[in-house]
Amino acid sequence: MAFNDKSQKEFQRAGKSIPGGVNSPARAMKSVDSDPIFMEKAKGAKMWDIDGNEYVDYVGSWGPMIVGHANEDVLKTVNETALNSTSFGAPTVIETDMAELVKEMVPGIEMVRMVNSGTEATTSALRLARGYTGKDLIIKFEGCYHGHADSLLIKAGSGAMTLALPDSPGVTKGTAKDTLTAEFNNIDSVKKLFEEHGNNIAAVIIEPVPGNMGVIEPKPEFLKGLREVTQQNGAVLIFDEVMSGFRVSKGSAQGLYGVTPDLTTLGKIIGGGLPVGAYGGKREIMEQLAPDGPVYQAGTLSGNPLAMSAGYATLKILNENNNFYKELNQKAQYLEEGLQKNIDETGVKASINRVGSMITLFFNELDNVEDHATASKSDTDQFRKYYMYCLKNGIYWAPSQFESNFVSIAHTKEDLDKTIKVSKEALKTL
Ligand code: KE4
Repeated sequence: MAFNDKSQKEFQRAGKSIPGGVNSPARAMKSVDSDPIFMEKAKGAKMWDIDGNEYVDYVGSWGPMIVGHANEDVLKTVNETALNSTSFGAPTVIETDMAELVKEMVPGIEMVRMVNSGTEATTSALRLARGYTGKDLIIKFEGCYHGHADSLLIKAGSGAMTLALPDSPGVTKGTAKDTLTAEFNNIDSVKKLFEEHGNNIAAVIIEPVPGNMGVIEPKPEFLKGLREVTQQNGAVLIFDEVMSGFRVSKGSAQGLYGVTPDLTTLGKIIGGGLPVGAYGGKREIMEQLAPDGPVYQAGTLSGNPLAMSAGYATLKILNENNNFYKELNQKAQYLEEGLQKNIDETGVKASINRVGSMITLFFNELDNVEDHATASKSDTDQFRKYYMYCLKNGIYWAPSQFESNFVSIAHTKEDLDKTIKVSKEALKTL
């Protein structure tokens, strides 16, 4: 009897009707040679699968669950909202409440438009930047992932990197030629592109704290350098904060590092686990959007009352509890120190990158994983063995070396101590 018998059976069934048996490749667990685990319920930092196994959860739905699963305030507001119907296709007051709260919390946002996913947010932000500047080219960074829009599936991270599909078939040469790529933490690689194409670069899009090649910390001055070179060349600086937004600080990465982009994309946490995305920024740029401006973007369920109420309830917890991030980051630091002690005591070649409550343990000979090139040198076979030991012993990390894990406010000391203990046992099996 395998620990995941029922999941295996459900995976077989799913595979007959859903491509790869999953609705998103990132959860397929292919890179760890496992069938995906089918989850049944979750509460706080705990999750239970359909075989009844309990896990300490560090995926948190890939970021949204910063206040923990099934948070009372979030569930209460969603249940109450649903009683009045789930969608109207007309404006609602909660959308304005949400827009005002996002503006209050995110330094660079003067106006914001809601959409239904991070992909939709980045796609829309790029179209807006191109429409506003009248230029065609964009710069992205190798290993950064911004969703699956054609122009962004170029040297992409996350599942594309995990499955070695960074440049997907189906993206035309015509599209790909307008996407230039630079190296994260290497401002000279960006300046070189501006020297070659300066007047035709509409935007630079970046994860200010990448999570999609594993967590990478921006070097001091790198983000500031990006702000300067885009300002000098009339290019729109887009911070893709779908993952880092409201995660690494109350003011997101732009608040943490004091660098204000022209546009910001958001997702995950602002939906509290329901489908959501958003993009916002300088008023003069956002006013180019239909219906007032010429740049078109629309969405049937954009600003959906359920997603808005779940997201608003989540953001209020983050915004109104002055100790939230201090407490959250203390938990993450406690975990990091425990995992680091394991590495020191077992002598396994590994290093940890952490920014706030985003954390990745890299199986890497290098002491410092600081970009795509160094992250790519990680030993994914060691990761696989480590991952499967932890999974079978109740720790649910992100199923890829090239992803971020997330600590939530709901993780208890007991959860963290169990994680550190199991992680050490796993390292000892390598
Ligand atoms: P979605 O379209 O998946 O909502 O968001 C795309 C996206 C955009 N920008 C960043 C920085 C992101 O991290 C993401 C999505 N993140 C992945 C996990 N690394 C989602 C998991 C999945 O694809 O299933």
